[in-house]
Amino acid sequence: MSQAPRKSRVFSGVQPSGSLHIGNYVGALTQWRDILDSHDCIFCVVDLHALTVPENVDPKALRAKSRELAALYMACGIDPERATIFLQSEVTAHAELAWVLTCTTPLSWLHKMTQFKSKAAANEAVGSGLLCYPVLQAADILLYDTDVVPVGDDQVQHIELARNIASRFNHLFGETFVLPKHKVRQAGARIMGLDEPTAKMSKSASGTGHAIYLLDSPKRVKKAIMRAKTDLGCEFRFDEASPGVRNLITIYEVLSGESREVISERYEGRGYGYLKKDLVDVVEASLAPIRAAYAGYTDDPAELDRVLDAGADRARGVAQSVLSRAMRNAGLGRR
Ligand code: ATP
Ligand code: LTN
Repeated sequence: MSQAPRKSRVFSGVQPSGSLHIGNYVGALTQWRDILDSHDCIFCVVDLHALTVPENVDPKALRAKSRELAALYMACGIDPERATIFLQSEVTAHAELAWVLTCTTPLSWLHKMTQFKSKAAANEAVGSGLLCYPVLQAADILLYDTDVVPVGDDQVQHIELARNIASRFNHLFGETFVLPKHKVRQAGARIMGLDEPTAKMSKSASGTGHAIYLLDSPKRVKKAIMRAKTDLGCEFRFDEASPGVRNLITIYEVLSGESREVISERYEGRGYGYLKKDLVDVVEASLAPIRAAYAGYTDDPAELDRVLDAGADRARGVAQSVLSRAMRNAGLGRR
């Protein structure tokens, strides 16, 4: 009997730091949701990575954030029946492989990472975990023989590094790891801040008008959109528009499914206020079901635990076999 071909393996994750915003939703989670059936999907709450964020030195808060994020994955449509969802720290192979890869990754590769450079520059006391952050990320990905890593634009450099780390290990110790590729959306791979549309919308940025968070109230969503920075003109053609207007059209486009051309034509000759007003409705139509589903999951913590226990069990099985392969090839242990 011929076997069905193995589905392509997907792995991705988000840190339980700050609150999930529509940049994360559009750039990462909508991609995850769209490939649930076509791929073998593994999605992780990367709590070990969150320890690199200084504000997370608060055990109770970190634990609560991890649960919140797992519930949000599901509320965003990541169906645990069709994907493995788990907490990174509950599968110890991540930290174990990270050490092995730390030893084979040249320091100069890590110093080139733009995320490290910007985060190190913005913080006075930086733990060495921040420098090794992309090595742990590589371990996450390589442990599952991952083919595809769906992320936002800002993570592409880290996925390319993971690929280089895998290639180097394979070169040193023989064929061990699958070489992963990133997957980014054509539109919406980098949603910009509403208050400053030349900078990426980010969980760690402060300021009330910066982001739309998935659990924001309708009132807050409206306020953030109506206050979003645009310009003094009335240019809606995407390629000619200012960064703030392009950002609003992009959010509209990806959440409504309408093309940017149709959207631009609809508002041509009118003020930006009309676009913003309709965008409030478009965003609300996406967020209302997420809020409702999230409330359902938080009302049932036992169900969330069941999902995360089952996810960690499955993840452990896959990860352990790849970790053993890597350790054996590197000469670690007796056999
Ligand atoms: P931080 O500011 O703490 O680095 P973040 O907002 O960048 O947080 P991450 O946890 O780093 O969020 O990202 C989770 C996922 O969301 C990643 O795949 C990342 O590429 C994606 N992502 C983050 N910000 C955006 C954005 N503004 N637009 C599109 N995708 C994004
Ligand atoms: N660095 C990522 C989070 C992350 C991740 C991963 C993403 C950790 N491990 C593995 C994809 C695959 C970020 O979004 N900040």
